[in-house]
Amino acid sequence: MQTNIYRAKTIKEATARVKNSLGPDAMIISTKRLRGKGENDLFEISAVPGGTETYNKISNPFSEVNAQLMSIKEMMLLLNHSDSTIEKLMVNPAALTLYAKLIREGVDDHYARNILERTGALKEGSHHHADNIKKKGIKELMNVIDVTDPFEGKDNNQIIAALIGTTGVGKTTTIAKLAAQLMLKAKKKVGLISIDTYRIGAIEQLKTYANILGIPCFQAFKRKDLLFALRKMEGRDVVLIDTAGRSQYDRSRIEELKTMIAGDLAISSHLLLSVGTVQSEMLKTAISFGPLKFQTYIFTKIDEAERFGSIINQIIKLRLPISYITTGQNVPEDIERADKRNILNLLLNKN
Ligand SMILES: Nc1nc2c(ncn2[C@@H]2O[C@H](COP(=O)(O)OP(=O)(O)OP(=O)(O)O)[C@@H](O)[C@H]2O)c(=O)[nH]1
Ligand SMILES: [Mg+2]
Repeated sequence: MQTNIYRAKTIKEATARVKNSLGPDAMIISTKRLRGKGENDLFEISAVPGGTETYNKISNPFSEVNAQLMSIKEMMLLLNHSDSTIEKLMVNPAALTLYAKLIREGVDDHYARNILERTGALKEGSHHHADNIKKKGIKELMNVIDVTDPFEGKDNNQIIAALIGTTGVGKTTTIAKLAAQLMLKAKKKVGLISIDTYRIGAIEQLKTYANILGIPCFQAFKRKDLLFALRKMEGRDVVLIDTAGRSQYDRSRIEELKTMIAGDLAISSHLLLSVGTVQSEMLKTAISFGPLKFQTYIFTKIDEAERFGSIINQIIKLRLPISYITTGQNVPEDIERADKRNILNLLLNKN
């Protein structure tokens, strides 16, 4: 298969040339920056037409992060973000691929560039250290991803944890999954409490799970009910508190929940966020639940999401660790303790 070579004064022009000649589905094989005198550098793109199997056989300069070529369409998308970044990255396919991946996943452009900057990929002569840059990029991402397990107590103190979040995000299901895992794997004694000041029937779902697991389950409408339930559960290693879904716009209900669980009770809270949620909504949710001083994120519905950049954006914006991720509707299987490598894999290694 013949590779076509296009050169132009800017990367935008070179990309446009490929598009005019081979169409938007053309695949980029390699990019180069040819040094000229003064400002006269040339940008070179080697490309093949899109739509046939042949590309797989062509040796792929982007394979360093993942065996996937970039199409002209994708390149144009990246150029909309920042052509100066792309020009700097041209000489360094590993860095360009990493940048492309992060943008594709929906990582904010600002954060993606920041990560690359810290690897040194945007500096002159960075292509001499291409391998290093990929490694550094991964290291920077690993540094951003913070994980913790709230149920891994060093001492034998009781752990009380409330799951909070918007309606339908997966609180009750996640409690059932957690309860089962803690019982079966960690051999903990678990108890459940449902705090729902509004819906009478809200407890039924939780009770069903509690019955299956053979563990106690109380409902609390008022703070005194909660105190009563907690007293009843004094001998339990872990008490999980289910809360009613609150709209992120309903500040009064969030305040109400705060008066219920905040204060002298040693209850930690954990915010559930569905990974597929639009970024701006995710941030709004985290901010409106802020008064509850949650300590970790639990990202739910990983199985339904196609892009995972929102996880990175969220943990950079509001620096908090991730404790768990949930990966489906099956109780109790579809839950995992947050793991840096797994999260990085979601982000970087898929086709
Ligand atoms: N695909 C998928 N579905 C999930 C996941 N977690 C929960 N669900 C589903 O999401 C729906 C809502 O789950 P619940 O646990 O009832 O959500 P909730 O936050 O307790 O909802 P409210 O109590 O009404 O606020 C159910 O159909 C769950 O099966 C997940 O990780 N993946
Ligand atoms: Mg619920």
